[in-house]
Amino acid sequence: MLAETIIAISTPFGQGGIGIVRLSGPRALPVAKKIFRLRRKKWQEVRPREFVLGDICDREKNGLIDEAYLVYFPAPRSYTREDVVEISCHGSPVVMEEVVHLGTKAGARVAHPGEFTLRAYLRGRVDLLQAEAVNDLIAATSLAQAKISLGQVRGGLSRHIGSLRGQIIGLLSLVESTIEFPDDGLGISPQETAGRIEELLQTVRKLIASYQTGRAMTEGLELAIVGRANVGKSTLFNALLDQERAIVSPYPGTTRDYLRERIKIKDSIFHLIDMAGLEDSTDPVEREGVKRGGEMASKADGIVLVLDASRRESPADLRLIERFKPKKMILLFNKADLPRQINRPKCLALNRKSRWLEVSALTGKNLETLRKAIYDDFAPKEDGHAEVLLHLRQKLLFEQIATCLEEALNLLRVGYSEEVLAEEIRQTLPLIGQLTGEIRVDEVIDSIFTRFCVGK
Ligand SMILES: Nc1nc2c(ncn2[C@@H]2O[C@H](COP(=O)(O)OP(=O)(O)O)[C@@H](O)[C@H]2O)c(=O)[nH]1
Ligand SMILES: [Mg+2]
Repeated sequence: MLAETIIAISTPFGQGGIGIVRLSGPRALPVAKKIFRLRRKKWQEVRPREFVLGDICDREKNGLIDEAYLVYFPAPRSYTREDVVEISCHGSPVVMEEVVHLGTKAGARVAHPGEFTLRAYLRGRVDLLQAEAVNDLIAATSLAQAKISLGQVRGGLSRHIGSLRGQIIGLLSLVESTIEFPDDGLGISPQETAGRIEELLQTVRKLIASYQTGRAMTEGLELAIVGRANVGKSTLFNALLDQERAIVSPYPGTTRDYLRERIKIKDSIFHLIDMAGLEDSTDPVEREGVKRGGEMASKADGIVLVLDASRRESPADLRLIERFKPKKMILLFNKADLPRQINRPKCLALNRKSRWLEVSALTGKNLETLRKAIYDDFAPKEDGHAEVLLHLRQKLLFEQIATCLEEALNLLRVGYSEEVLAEEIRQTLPLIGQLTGEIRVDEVIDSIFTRFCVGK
């Protein structure tokens, strides 16, 4: 497969100022020579990584297709470690498609999604974590996520895992010395071994926990708007969306199912869920909505609990405050445009840790403050240095590593021999190999690279 030369449009589909067609493989330059006529230079004079001007020509039909620039990246100093040629032409889809077509007539094959990066991986320029990060960077929805992904493209996570592997191998060799030379004092005491395993576990658990932040960055967090019927949930939902989506009515029970919409606050994505009023109802359809709503709310990453401040609090209001107390939540006293009837201190006494705000979903009072509060309380924060896992694949492998290490600790505590212990610790190594892609699992590779766009 690597013997073939591939070609693809690397810029997004559609019209643009400039469009780039990329070639990679052993015949990248010969193919380019057939479709590109240099203006002022001879091919021997073309220097690596230098822009040269020319014309894209269809030699058979003797037709001029476009003027363009060409850059040649000879192997191994290229994205794929193969010979790469990039042609920057005018960003017209028909022109770019014709360049690809000419390229295929000249001996290249159209690239599969992610095939350039796949080649970079197969040729050892990047590991699997870096390759995944390339796609994350392209797909980033926030600058914070882009930053994390760039760090990983540049090998941050790989180095972190490399050092973890180094520590594991170091520990293994000590345990093995204890087996081979029990009397020479070269080995390691059980207490010391336990200490080192604990340390490794800490690193691994931190990475596993970071997946929560990672998922929030890639997929956005879910925020459920909960409260009794008629307190103004749908009005608030619409106001935060800046558009009418939910039906608002003075009659309780209008929202029977739920609505889910994406909003962006600064650089973070949230999925707002508007649902039926959470309280007992006699209407069977409504009851089903209430049940489902309750389940969704308990699964959500955060809760926006709405109370109607223009009425006295009801036992159902107080029950809701209690019920969602364990979750991250913002308490809203809505309808602040009307005279206040609710006993605010009584409500707040039930939950002192959550932030609260007076708002009016109808007039928009304090909604900007609410947006800011949502961002401050719920948005994932990157702390600059820590590594963040953005993929379930990575998290699951780290969980298996943690299980091996925990098992090793157990074996140590109940006094198993060093041989058994070493065997358990050694099982983490192939897992690390799968993480970095040193151990190649075809289905995993396929599923990673097919998510890429063509041309990357
Ligand atoms: N005065 C006032 N009325 C509001 C406010 N928010 C909602 N309402 C009204 O309260 C009623 C119920 O609103 P709705 O959003 O359907 O409540 P939901 O059942 O919680 O979704 C409607 O008549 C709204 O116009 C507010 O901030 N101030
Ligand atoms: Mg509603």
